[in-house]
Amino acid sequence: FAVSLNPASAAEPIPEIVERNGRYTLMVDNAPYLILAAQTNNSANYPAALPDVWPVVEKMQANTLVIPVAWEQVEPEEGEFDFSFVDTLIEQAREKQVRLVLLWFATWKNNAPHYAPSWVKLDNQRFPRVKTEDGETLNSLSPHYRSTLEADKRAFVQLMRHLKEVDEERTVITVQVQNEVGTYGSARDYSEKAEKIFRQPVPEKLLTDVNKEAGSWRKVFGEDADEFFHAWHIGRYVDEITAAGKAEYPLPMYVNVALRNPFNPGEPGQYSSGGATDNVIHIWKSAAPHIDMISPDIYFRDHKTATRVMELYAREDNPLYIAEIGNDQPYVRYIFDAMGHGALGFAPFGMDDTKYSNYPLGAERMDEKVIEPFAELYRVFGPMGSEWADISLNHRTWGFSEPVDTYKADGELWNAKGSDGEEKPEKDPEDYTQRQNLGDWTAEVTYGRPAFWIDPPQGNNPASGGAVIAELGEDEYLVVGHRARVSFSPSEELDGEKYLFERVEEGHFEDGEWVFERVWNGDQTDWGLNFIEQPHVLKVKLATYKTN
Ligand code: N0T
Repeated sequence: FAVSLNPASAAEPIPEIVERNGRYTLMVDNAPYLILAAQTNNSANYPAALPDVWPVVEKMQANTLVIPVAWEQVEPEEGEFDFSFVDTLIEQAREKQVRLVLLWFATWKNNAPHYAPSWVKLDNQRFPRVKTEDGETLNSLSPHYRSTLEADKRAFVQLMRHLKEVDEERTVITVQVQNEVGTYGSARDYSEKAEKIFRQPVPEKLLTDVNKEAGSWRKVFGEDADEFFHAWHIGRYVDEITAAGKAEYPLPMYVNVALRNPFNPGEPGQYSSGGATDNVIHIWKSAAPHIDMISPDIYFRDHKTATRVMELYAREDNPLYIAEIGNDQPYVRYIFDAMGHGALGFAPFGMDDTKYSNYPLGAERMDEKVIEPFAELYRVFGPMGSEWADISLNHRTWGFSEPVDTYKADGELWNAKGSDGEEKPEKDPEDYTQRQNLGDWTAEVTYGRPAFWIDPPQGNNPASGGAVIAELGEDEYLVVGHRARVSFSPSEELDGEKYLFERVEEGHFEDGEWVFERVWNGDQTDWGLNFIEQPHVLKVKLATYKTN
């Protein structure tokens, strides 16, 4: 009859990723959790920066803050640990009722050991760097030294032990291990030590996992041997640190990836070699079984490349989580594709008011114009985050975003290439039309057309539309859309049948239940479901009817 407040049982369950038939969700406090995050700029990991962080998190309506914790700040002197920043951060996050994803910046922060303490990054004897084929020393630590691994691991273990002690509330829900690992400027380490290891046979485990016959790296993997070797060894290194951290406190852990362009990859070393780029995901899966997800950092602005990346990283053996995405307007709509792939979350990068901008990756300047487009969608997905995460664990989902990029109006950017061809003299409505077979029904999504009547789609300017559809049951779908028209017609199975919307409800979710607000009918449904300025959540029931 009375609720017991026994502190021993007050701890919430530890967050975990659960899988069902190749679909995933993150469980936080026993409920599915959708990460709608803001990620800070890099150097926001000090108490003095936090006052510039929270206002943006709040304006953006983010439920999660993604922020670094640096090795250099927690172990400035070897063996002496200081978690005061982590404590301050957790305390403030609780006040703001925001969850945290911590980024462990250590051996690798984009190739370099810049975030390692001085006693590490200045001691090349004890913590050797990668050597190129020409014997040049790069500013990227080699994965082949126990000394480096043990030092990083010890600090990470302390961090996880500390979190376990101070965070029974589970304010921290996930940890990223390292940041965009890999090496620029060489496919792998060619030092004497590395050469020795390279000449040994490929490890059994890898052979079994990728189904290859025994042999040397060169013999088994040919041209790819150098890169695969580096990926394997970085993967093993990160996995050992991850496993040790999880042994203290088993939060979900992931790595993020400095992507290679899937259509025009270039050579390893031109992109971050050894990181889990799309060509080595299988090597990483074998090398790092304690890593729960391999997560892309999307800085390709164009639709074709951004959506291709999601296809490559949303796998049955890998939940999609958008670890970073540029914060400029063109990227916003890709949240719909992420949701369609059942993503665990979405974390636009550079969302703070420290007056920094990583343009041309993200927006030129941080202001309300950058925040509001994300906030607009977070306001819709936020209140239904748990319900959506549950739906997407259990049901098929499809995401759509406006396919024709409009950035060219502002001149071309180096990271905006990859779209097909030149601009056409006349707009082809087909370019602004996406069709998806959902089973009995086919969905059609079009962009930039008047809400009333049949005028062909012309695209929005700027491209900003999107929609996500979840199959709730037979002939029943949940649709969230923005600046798009969504229509349904019978697929082959129902071909030729007369059909209509039996009922379209606008509503929202509360405590897991659908709350009906009103029926959409007449102009609101006669030409399809027209999502205009404001995103809406609709529950759609389709039906066929017989005429005799
Ligand atoms: C990201 C961020 C931060 C399409 C860049 C992206 C973050 C790191 N690196 O602001 O440094 O910590 O993960 C590298 C993108 C390379 C160019 C991609 C072209």
